[in-house]
Amino acid sequence: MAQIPATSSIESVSTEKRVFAPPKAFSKTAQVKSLAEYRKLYKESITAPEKFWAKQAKQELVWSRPWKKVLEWKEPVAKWFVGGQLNVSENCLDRHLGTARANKAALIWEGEPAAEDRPGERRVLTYKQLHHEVCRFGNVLKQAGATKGDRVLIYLPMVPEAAIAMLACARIGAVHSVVFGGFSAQSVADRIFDSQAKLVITADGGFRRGAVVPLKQNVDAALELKNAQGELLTKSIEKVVVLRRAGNEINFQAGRDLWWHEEIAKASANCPAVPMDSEAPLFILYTSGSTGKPKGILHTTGGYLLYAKLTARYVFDLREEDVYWCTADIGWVTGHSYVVYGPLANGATSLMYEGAPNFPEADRFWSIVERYGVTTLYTAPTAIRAFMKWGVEWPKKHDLSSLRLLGSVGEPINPEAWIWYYETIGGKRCPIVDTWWQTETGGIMISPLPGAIPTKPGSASLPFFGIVPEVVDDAGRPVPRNSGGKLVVRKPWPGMLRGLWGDPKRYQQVYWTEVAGSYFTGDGCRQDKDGYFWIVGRIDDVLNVAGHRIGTAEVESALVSHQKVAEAAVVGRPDDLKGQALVAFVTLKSGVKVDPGLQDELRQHVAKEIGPVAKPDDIRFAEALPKTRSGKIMRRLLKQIASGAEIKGDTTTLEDLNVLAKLAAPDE
Ligand code: 7RM
Repeated sequence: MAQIPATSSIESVSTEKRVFAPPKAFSKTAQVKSLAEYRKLYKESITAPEKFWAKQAKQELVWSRPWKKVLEWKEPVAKWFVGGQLNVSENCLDRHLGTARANKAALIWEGEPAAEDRPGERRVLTYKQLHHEVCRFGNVLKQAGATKGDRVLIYLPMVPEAAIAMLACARIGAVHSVVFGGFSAQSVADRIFDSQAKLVITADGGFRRGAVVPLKQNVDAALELKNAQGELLTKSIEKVVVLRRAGNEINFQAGRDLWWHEEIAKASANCPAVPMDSEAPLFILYTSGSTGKPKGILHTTGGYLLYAKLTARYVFDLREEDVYWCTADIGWVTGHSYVVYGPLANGATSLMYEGAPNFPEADRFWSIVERYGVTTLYTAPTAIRAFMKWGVEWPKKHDLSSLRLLGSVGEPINPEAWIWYYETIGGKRCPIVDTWWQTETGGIMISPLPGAIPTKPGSASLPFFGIVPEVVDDAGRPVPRNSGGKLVVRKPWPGMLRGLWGDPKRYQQVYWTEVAGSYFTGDGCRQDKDGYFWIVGRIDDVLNVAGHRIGTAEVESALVSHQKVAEAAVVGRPDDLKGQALVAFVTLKSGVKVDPGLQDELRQHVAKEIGPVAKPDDIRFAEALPKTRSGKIMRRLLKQIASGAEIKGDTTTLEDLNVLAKLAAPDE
């Protein structure tokens, strides 16, 4: 485990002193109106958690059968609302139909232009329409052989059908596993193998900056992939449902492949929501860890939905008339909890955008904000830093006065970016919610409640109701204020992961052994004198590149799977735009020469193995990697080298890192 810095690079004393009081006009109508009110509610939520959560679950969700027990906690396994039954799609759709929300926009969708000179497509689905589509697609899934408990892999672009597919799975009790469209065929195959999915839902292609991402072609390739013993990884797959999106030519395998539009045309719109056990799996979402293959994070039904709904309402101060836009892709947890489940459970209008922030031009986000009157924008620091770089002329072209709240997620936001977001986008009028959470936590854990909690640029501030985070030392003892430590969570909460798919041992080992009796987040943190949490970033071997979680071990094994590579070590270095960049140190097999094309060849290889998001930014070739006497790669040294001097243009020479290693730490 790496050393934890006592103070984070993301704050300095002068910025910490800057405290932004909640704007008075905002507090007047906010869900929680003052710091005192927050403190009172928070205290209630942690002194009698079961009472608190029972009250919320009763108020917020429609149950087909009441629960017998609020919480059953046998570390590390939590069961919430034991014995209760409900359906997530019913809670997101049906329950709004008898109300004034029936004809309200549930999803507003803006597509990516197919080319620079063509407008993106636009669609609006009301709650009634979305319900209709979800029911029909639920029947398509059943027709294709999926039933309660079966796993369904979703590999789609950011189109309404992605949300429809997720909700249809939930409706019939199937377990979805969404794979980000930027992941490779190999990643798709690995996830199919791990989850033993029966169906794949994909599209011919998706648009990205005027190009077509060949999703179906990747699925075809995935379905051919074999393990080392020569066995197909994807034997469990029975059918592939294909959405017509990009219109590109695809290979269609009769008998296995089904067209979405053909099947749905035949499907009835009568699809009863199946009452599910509160602890029935809702979805599996794969995320990088510090070792080996991605972990299948498991979320279940009742607790997850309650937590997603409640956090969405309080953190974004959701109001009936809001146009709420979370820019995350549905392939990440943020897309699950805050594009689909949280907003829809609240009856909100959720805007979905398919494409890039700078296509056709760098004002794409701001033109969308203006056109739809977006009130709430939730995006990532890496995007904000890119906007800063592109210049104020782009947002200045548009009327952003509809905005009333701004959110940030995915990585620490540096105070400069925070202030720019606040002033240039929010017009100094909109509170900023810097939300800390993880795939594992299901929903937001530490964040200001707008209107109630004063904000400090760079701090996620204070915990949500029912959450007991703490900063501890290696022995698990709380550290004094203003010293660095590990961030843990002391008590179970409804949105927490229920395990790693098929691997209870690894679940226990990764999250519950580092600090006895607590959930270990993998993040370093510091609490200031006011109790505000300042997240430093990962302290394990997981990197955060442009808000994407990438395990160094995964990239290393992708590199080593290339025929020319002997050994690889991947570390992060600070990057102005992406937060962190990936630097790979590679040794080559004997006889292999470094040629000018090799760097690119290896980068492409990683893209093929994992996906373009994992491509190393720099690859440096070395004679040997610096190692300790026990044979461990000296990552600390490599990190220093990686973030030190600029990489010279000439990468065709080999570095002798062993010499450096001896200089740096002769006795390590
Ligand atoms: C939602 C999400 C989780 C990791 C987490 C942190 C980092 C996320 C913040 C943050 C500082 C934030 N899920 N992280 N949000 N760090 N401030 N507001 O991102 O599973 O993909 O990543 O992201 O390191 O452990 S995730």
